[in-house]
Amino acid sequence: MLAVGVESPTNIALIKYWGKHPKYEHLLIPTKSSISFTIAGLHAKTLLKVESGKREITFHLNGKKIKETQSEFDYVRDFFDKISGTYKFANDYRYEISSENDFPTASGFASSAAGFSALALAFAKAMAKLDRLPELNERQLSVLARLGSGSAARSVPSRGGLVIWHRGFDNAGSEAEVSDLSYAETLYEPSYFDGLSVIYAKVESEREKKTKSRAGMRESVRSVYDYWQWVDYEEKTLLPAMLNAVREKDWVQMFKLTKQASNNFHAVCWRTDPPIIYLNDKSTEIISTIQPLAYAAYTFDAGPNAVVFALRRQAEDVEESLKAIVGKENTYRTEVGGGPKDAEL
Ligand code: 2P0
Repeated sequence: MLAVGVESPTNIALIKYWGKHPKYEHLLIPTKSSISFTIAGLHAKTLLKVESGKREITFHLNGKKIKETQSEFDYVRDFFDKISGTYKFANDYRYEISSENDFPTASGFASSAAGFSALALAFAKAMAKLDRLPELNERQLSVLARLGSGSAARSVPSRGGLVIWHRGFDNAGSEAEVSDLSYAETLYEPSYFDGLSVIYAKVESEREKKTKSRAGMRESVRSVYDYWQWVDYEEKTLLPAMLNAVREKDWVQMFKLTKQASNNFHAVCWRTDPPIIYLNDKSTEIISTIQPLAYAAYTFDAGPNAVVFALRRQAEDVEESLKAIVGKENTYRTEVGGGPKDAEL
């Protein structure tokens, strides 16, 4: 039996991924490109054991065995189904996967991005050791992780920092070309963002039930009447404006656009039929508090927890105002971080 370990960071999008191109849904090709920060201190650590034999998967997440009937298991099975399209030999092994989220409980973060990037990297590493695969380059690894969960593609680049995931279908012909062109890469390393802090504010209660991203985004593509207008606006206007702001280190502008992109995304969720409402009263209180601040931005994913960016010199004040809303125990301050690495077994 061969065992490999990988530790992979999570990421938070400034410009969101929300929807797969209907023609390439099976390949997890996004309708638009997205941009994210890799986050320091929040990782998934995945241990993968591989043994020859007819394909069989066992999966432990945070110490608990995941049953074959659970949705988390479906995602893992689906990943192996997809990669065996390209790498047939993937069916010739038994896999034991144990993944631990190394997230402070205060973060409220549950990330398929960190988990699937770690699993994809571990798979590639194991198969290279078994001489079934050459060493894949970063771009190929990002494509591989994308097949597990779209946002996982953004956690793969080894330099972390600010990452762009290209949607890939603009100049491509065949399906294989589209897949190869839809990968993520680092644009700026973490040190470029020295003056910035990242603060999590957890507002989610454990009982809250939410629409899963995969199902939610499918409903949005299907039912939001101006979905493709939003996609076009973000791809052609907001994303280039964001990259321009980052290039010029114009953090005020970057914060402004980040807030706008988060609001646009949640407006799309709201206008889905039936509506998908991820934000709660505390989330909207955070929006009202941070919105007027030029030196800070909030962003919300498929849940009510906030991720807030702030200039480091104002970060303490911003964190205090978040504590007043979510409680002292429910914030966690960190920064833009680096990429994945090998983990101790
Ligand atoms: C993002 N999210 O850009 C957006 C914003 C959630 C809100 O990527 O179906 O778990 O596995 O590709 O990657 C969450 O979607 O969905 C996500 P699949 P994924 O971070």
